[in-house]
Amino acid sequence: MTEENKNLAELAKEYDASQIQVLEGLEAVRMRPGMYIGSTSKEGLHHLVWEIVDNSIDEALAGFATHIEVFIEKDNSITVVDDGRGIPVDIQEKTGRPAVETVFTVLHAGGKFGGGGYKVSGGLHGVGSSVVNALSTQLDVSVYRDGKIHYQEYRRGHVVDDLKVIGDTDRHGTTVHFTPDGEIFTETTVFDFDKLAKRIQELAFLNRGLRISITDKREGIEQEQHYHYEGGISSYVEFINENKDVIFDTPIYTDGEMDGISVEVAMQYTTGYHETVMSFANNIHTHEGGTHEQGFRTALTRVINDYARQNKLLKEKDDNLTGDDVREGLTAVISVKHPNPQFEGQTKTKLGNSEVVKITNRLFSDAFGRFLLENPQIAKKIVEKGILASKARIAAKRAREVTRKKSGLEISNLPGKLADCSSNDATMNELFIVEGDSAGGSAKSGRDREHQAILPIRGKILNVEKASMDKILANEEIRSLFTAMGTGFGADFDVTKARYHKLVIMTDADVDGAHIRTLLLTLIYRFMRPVLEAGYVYIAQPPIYGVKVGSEIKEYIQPGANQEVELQAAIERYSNGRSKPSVQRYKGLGEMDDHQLWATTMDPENRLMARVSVDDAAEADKIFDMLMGDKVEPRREFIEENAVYSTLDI
Ligand code: TTJ
Repeated sequence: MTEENKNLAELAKEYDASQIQVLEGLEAVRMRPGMYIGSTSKEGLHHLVWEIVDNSIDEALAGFATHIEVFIEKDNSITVVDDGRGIPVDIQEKTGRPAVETVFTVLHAGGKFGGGGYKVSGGLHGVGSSVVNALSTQLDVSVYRDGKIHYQEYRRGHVVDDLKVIGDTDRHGTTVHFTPDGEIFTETTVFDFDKLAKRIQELAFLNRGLRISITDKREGIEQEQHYHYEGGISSYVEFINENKDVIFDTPIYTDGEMDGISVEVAMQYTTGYHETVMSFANNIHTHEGGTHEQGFRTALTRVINDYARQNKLLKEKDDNLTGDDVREGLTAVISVKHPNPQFEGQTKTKLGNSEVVKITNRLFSDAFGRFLLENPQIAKKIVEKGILASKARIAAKRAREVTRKKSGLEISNLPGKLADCSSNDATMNELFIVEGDSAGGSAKSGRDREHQAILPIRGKILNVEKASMDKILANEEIRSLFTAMGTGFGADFDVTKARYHKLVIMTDADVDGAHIRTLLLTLIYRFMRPVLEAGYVYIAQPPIYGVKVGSEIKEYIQPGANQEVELQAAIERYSNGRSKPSVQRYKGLGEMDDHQLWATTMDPENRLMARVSVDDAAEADKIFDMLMGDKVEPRREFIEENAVYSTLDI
């Protein structure tokens, strides 16, 4: 039967049936939110914002929106505003409902309204706005289109009333406002400005020319940030290298398109040794790399070797430079946009589309090859840097072959200071790196001996930024960490050999403690990256205050934004007419005895630990560059900006 032949009763029945499906669809989202947004934790809460913002980004990429604004409202609800064409409001033949209503009430109804152009965003979960609607106590949408303002509101996914015209307008665009449901987001419904701002800045880098802002209207913490980069990912590379010395001023930038797949690469070499290659597919950070990175790496190595041979910078007898050689000191951002991206890997952040290898390789090779020909001075610097890296690599390899047997990093040489645990089950075992011998002592007697090992370290560990490999390997604190972990070093590194699946950094809550933590994170970021990627690295969170009645500690206060409020509340709880509790401020771990250290910081039942992500460590690495690098100015600025905080701890 064709549409025309159906009678009204049949159509009405079909409509009812489809409405029931709609509600069942959104009910399913509320029953299993994690399936749609990953989790209902803080992470999932913030995911709602990206699910909405992605739609506006698509409209910007299609060439229609130029401004996107995100607001955290006073009541922790979110508003997203764009100046695109506005979600279509016309009645769709298939459903008999306005298109915009379908967008918010039907699962998986994306933004494809025949308008050509493909959806670039939302590849990771990409489940659409109806999921945000289902998980919000209230959501409203205003569409500015054809001279009218169209408005509709929903509660927990249910339509409140039909789409209505509520006024005239001479602008165009879409505004969505929503309040996440506390019944779903039980961990928190409070948005984190810095977290939103960081990703919004990244979106601005990744989408050249886009103007995007974030405004926090919450009382007492009002602030706003506006982002706009005409340089796109070139600006991103400059931002990453901000505090580093570079071997040429302007990043090399290429873009191109092939078979509907667009590829952009920006890159610049620092004078350092560290490699930072970040890749994105449809604006999603592909932490695990994939075919776009593979195409880029292959092309980079081949083009540099070809150029070096043709210009006799490499002699016939010389070996080719390796990939590691040509990436020493490299900062690069690769961004591809694909109509049908395949995400693979453990965290679904690895691009899998095989055709992308060839396309990235071809587009980047052509452009980079041309760049080298046109800029012989820069080309020479790049090749010379690679040759230097290769010489260092060959020398280090020789040295390693001689000393391999005696490198001392074998497990048979477990460091004397290590108090190991008795269990052999690495998945259950934890290594605590503890600052100072006295805290180390308390940790040793307070711990769970079966599963917790303690490695005390003393003072500041080596600055790995400046030191050569052999000096790093000669440093006792570093050696004992690598030996204890059992993962080997450098080319021999093997994360599957890790003797502990939790590596916990436990330092004092003061400036020195923060410094040691930064040093350790930098060391781990640069030389134990797979351990970070596996999610094994944690930071212990010892309490900052103890509230005491007589000699008994009644309550501990953890550090955090609310620490002072919580302290006052605790003082009141233990005050009576005659007396107030006393407050102990813990400056160092050493002030706690073994029982206290166990109860507050080490006991898996009660402790708070922060897992360190690769991004957190990269941040530490960036700060570290600033504090330890050659440039004085940014260091002074940082110290001045942070002086208020650091003096608190002195
Ligand atoms: C799709 O093609 C026809 C013209 O309108 C296009 C569209 O849907 N544009 C659009 C959607 N711009 N902005 C949105 C949008 C913005 C927000 C804040 C939230 C949602 C779900 C969509």
